[in-house]
Amino acid sequence: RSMATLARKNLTIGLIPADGIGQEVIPAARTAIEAVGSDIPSLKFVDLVAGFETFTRTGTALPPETVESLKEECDCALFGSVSSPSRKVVGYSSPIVALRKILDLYANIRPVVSAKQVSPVVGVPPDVDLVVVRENTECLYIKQEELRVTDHGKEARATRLITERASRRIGQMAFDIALNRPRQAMIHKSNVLSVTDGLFRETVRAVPDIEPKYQKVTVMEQLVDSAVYRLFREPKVFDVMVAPNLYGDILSDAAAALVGSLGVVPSVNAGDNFVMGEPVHGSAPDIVGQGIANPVASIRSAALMLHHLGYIKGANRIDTAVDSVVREAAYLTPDLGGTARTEDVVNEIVKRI
Ligand code: GGG
Repeated sequence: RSMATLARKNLTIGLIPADGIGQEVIPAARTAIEAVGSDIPSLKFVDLVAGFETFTRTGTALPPETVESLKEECDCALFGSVSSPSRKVVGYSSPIVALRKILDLYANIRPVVSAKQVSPVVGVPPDVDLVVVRENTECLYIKQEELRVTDHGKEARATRLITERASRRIGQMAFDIALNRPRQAMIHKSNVLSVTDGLFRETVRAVPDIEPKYQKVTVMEQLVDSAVYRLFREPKVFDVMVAPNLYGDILSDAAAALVGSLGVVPSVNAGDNFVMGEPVHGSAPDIVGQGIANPVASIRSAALMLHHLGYIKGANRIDTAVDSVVREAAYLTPDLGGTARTEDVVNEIVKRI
């Protein structure tokens, strides 16, 4: 299901730094891609805007020009991070959630891999290597919420959508990834949510009946709460974890704790015709503008995106350089216990590319 067969001669990449440290780490990812430019003929970048800051300036968080450019001009994109407010802001809607929908990027693929020398959570062996495959278009993220005032006070409700179509295609994506790895775990809570999670569970479980090539994958199931527990206690039992949208988001942040920092965990939002790299971390308002944001997650997201598109050599060159910088630990940003600045890490990675 990767787009490797679509690798083209010309590659146009949309850059959407969006909010907060996205403005610092997406340029870092661009620098890393430029460093492997000889592996990617006719490389072009298009600067695009979106985010809460864009909303406060222009009244829209996702300008139509950005969407049009992504659809008409770009082969792929890199998205930074967004500072969506925790309160309701009239007229605002998360641009990343919208982009995933508009571009039908139905899978969020998040590899979480230890850099061995980085101190893990106490007591957990530093050799985590798993992939969270998060459904990206539905669940509670359809954002159908309502607030009513009743005789007993306010009452808020949200609709949670799980469809057979979305569950099947995320299941297929996860099984595809699991073909090269020993196990796949389905994460759900169907003992409580027997209708919604029940549908997710039965649909994903049935995927190998439709496509027999997946029958060689060992399938396990785990309720989401015990999955988090086991993730911390014995992360090595997990390999590919496929989950509905919200569980997948939470699981991947939790897994990031096992590998030192959210600052090193990449992702791609993948559909059948477009792919968008995106660091798992958010906009980090506490460190914005200080020049100490960890660029590794974004640079790895760029490599993951290139890999997905079939630019394997360029992707591997970036990954190898990042791995050696992180492993040697001489240039680490403060989230990993170091004192390096973003530009120091980028320079070191580029030197090794
Ligand atoms: N790069 C991940 C990121 O920006 N996370 C923040 C986030 O997703 N916020 C919620 C939203 O805007 O939907």
